[in-house]
Amino acid sequence: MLNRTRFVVAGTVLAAVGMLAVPSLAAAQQKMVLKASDVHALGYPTVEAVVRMGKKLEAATDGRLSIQMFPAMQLGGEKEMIEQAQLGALQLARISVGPMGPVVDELNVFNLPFVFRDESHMRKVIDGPIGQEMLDKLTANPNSRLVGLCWMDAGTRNVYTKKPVKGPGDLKGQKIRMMGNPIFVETMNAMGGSGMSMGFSELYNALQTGVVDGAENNPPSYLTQNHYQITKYYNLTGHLIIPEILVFSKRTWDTLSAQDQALIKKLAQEAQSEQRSLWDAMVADSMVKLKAGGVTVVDVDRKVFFEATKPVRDKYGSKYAALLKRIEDTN
Ligand code: BDP
Repeated sequence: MLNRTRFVVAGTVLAAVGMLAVPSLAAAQQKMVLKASDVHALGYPTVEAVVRMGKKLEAATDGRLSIQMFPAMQLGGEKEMIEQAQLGALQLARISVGPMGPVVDELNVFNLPFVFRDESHMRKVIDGPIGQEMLDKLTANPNSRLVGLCWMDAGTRNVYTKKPVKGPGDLKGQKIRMMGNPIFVETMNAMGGSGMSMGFSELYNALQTGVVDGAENNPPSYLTQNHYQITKYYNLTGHLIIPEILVFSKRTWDTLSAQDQALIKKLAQEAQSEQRSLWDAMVADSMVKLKAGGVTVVDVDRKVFFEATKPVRDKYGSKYAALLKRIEDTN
């Protein structure tokens, strides 16, 4: 009996050793499902671009690498997504530069009000040397524990409220939700309103219950989050043009072969341009749907808001004066 037990134990050990032997180790290295996350729902341009990237990755590696998408805040807001990616619990996270600023301060230059003249200026900056440098800085920063893969578009953010806003006076006393970064709260305060930082997931309820009077975002987010059903005035303040970044967990990245890293980088580049065309189509479509849904689009004298927000640019931008000059000179 004793001998038999010994035999069985030894057999189990041998089997276990066998399982760890070369073929299965290789198998373990072979199959890898990369978890991806986005606050937006399936079909939204950023989500769709990463889903397509996953299909290409799967095809290019014969199924060895694939991407599993967790959309619509299933894994929490962007702050949580950043933390999960840093720990390696999540591999790909599509994050607005808004919440990335507190992680890598230099990225905050893209979070300054009216730092870009228009969307085409912003695109030239992220497509050019500055864009690459910023991704590299994000990757090299020991605090980030993330790899910056590519940029994505998020258009122009405009203030939406229950009353029309033509100038700073119309924002007086209005609580406007901003993304989690002190720059945005100060921007809204400088614009005449009262900025309140709050997670994206809490916003619909906050608008409904009157915890905030309004918010600000691009047309696709304003539409898909159904905020337009509560706040019917879309005021073209254009105060922020914030790009988004697709980041990869550094912890997972370091376990990948150089070839796999290069493949993911290449596919991310393709995702960047695919997202852009999906984005342009969605912005146009959203504006049509918003108007059909009863939204009034209000023209705004942006110059007044530009001047009112100068103190914010000075406060947060002065340490990056040389970079800001290069952005301004990008044509
Ligand atoms: C959307 C961005 C998303 C942000 C959201 C927000 O795509 O990344 O989380 O705004 O306002 O435009 O929080």
